[in-house]
Amino acid sequence: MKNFQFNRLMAVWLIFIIGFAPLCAQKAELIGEKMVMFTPINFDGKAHLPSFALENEPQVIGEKPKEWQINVEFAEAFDRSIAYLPLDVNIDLYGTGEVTGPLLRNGTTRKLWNMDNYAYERDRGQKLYQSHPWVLGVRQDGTSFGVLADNTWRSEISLGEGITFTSDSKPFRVIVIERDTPQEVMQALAHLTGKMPLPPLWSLGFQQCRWSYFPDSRVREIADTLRYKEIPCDVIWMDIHYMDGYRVFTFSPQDFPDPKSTNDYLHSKGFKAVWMIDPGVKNEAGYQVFDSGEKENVWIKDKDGNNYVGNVWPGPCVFPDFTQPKTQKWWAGLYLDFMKTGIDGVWNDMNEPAVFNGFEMTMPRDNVHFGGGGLEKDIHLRYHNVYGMLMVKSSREGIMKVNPDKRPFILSRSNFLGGHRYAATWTGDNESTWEHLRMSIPMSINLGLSGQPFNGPDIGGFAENATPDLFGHWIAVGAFYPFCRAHSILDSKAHEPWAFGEKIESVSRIALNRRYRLMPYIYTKFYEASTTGLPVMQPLFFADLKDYDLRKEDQVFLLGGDLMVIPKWAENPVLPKGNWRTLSLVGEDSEKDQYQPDLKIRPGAIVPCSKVIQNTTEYSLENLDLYISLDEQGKASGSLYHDAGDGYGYKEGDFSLIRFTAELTGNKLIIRIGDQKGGRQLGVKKLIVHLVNDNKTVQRGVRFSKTMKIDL
Ligand code: NBV
Repeated sequence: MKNFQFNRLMAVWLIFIIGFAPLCAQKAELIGEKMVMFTPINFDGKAHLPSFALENEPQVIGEKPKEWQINVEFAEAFDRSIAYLPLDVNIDLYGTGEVTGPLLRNGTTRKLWNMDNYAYERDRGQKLYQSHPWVLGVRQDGTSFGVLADNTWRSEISLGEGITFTSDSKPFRVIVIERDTPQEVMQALAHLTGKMPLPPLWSLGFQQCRWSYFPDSRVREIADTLRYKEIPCDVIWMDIHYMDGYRVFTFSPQDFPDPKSTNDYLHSKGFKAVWMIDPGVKNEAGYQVFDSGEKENVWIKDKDGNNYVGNVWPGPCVFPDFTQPKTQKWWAGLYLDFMKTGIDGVWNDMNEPAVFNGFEMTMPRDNVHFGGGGLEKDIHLRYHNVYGMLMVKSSREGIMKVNPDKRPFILSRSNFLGGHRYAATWTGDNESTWEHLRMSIPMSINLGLSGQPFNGPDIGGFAENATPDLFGHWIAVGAFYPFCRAHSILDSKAHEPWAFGEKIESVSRIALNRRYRLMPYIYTKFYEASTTGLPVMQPLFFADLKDYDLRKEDQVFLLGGDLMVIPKWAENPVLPKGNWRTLSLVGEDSEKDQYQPDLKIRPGAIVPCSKVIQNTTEYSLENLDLYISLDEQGKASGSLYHDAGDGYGYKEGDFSLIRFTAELTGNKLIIRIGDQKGGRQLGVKKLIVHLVNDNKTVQRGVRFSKTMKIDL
């Protein structure tokens, strides 16, 4: 009923607009295989170019093919531009970026105006921290298309009886991609927007955070406790209390007098350290960051040409204008001394930008950005949605300059379509409630379906206090999020895995042991995401595009294409057909376990695992396990990517990528290793093959070689 009303309203609005506003003429040009760019005839490149979403300006290679299905109608009304794409009925729509609500986006409206939205309370959660003007459409037969509005201005996506982008801008371009499957659409999107750079291996481990661990002795205590309790973990996070009065790029003389020794300590225990940097710079003469920025004249101005000042944590702040090349350079340079303290990764928060005393928690729309280097001078309305993206781009450049031999890791709260080129993300300030735990799955999936593979929510929930039961369920599922970090708000009760009693501590250990055991598989899936654009966390319907019943399932998800994660709390989940078999990785019996999701392996898949480790500095393939689940033909296949885990040696051939196949002939299982790509040794000393059967898994130790025969 709600949808019906919504669709009628939309239709009335469109008839009104299209009836009264002249439909704009357009060009429709082929810019790649089955990719058409629709450009309104009065398109003004000065208002939109260069594109932020696209990695390169598209090259026209021909005309729109004759039998093209998805077309665009452009219109203008009341200073707004509209692009409307009529659709056939029965098309399932996904994507639209970071959104609350169900996986299936039909019948929803998403406002694209990045917003600090604590507990997703404001505007019924319709505006969050990131904007992705992108929709994925999947037809009943599985053939799919993607629609990208190449526009950063404040806008809206409405999915009613068609797709409507409405924007506070001059007319904008729309790109439509046609493919046979949604997976192919995602790869084509990555072709346009670029691929996620391969992250360092450590960033795929478990990460422990809270607002904030301070003083530095508390950081050490947390690190020691994780090791003492044998809860695997790779990263400890430093939130804003490490700073001196919340001034960015400073350290509190009382609480963190010697950040290098804190980092050294963490490193000595096998941890990495990620520290927060916000964009707001305290408006205070004498503070070096302010003074140097003032000298370079890097701040965003108000409409009268004065430095715009808004309140954030340190009190009144000025904000770097990242559209200017000189600001980018200055900002990147600030990371030099900062990173030299041994910091491994950076957390860019509050970069919508959040302003406490601003309308909608941000700065005025008529503030001025000066641009340069190809970007036009323009108002905040145009650059707001890419403020976070520009910030992380510049942070990344600074970090890479200091550590040219390491892969940078940046986590950003705000971002834009294409921003996966610079940073991973988390879904901001969620809440310790069942509703938010459930919602985290479609949120992460839709972010992945919007081109951001490296994402996840705060495990345990950020705002409020998790109950032991909720935390147990959250970490059990959270072990399978692409980005796996527990975090909690200031003044919440302790939220560490051991804070909820022995039972939940053990639940957490088992959950994280499962993740670390799967590290070869997870790393391989990240490698694939970085080379193809496929999401790491995938919707269940990817398992069978012909099974229409799977299209709405958003409790159960796929990790890569080969593992299915069924949370314990999933109510009447719809599961794919075929014999997906339960996998036990660390002795757990997930079918009976109260917390651990049932983990199932796809028939026909081979999943590589290694032994449980406490952090990825211990990672190796010396002990390799292959979990094999044969399909109906008695066959299976899988792959394994391996490299140094950090640095760029892999770009020079210091990696290996191998493909396994397995086949049952008689009572012999034959496993073959296909041609190895890359020159790095895997270093396997002990291989255990686990043939996952319906009732019992058969385990055999074998010598690792090109062809391995196992008598069953
Ligand atoms: O820096 C403090 C928090 C941080 O812990 C959280 O993860 C961010 O989303 N930050 C927001 C600012 C305060 C939020 C109320």
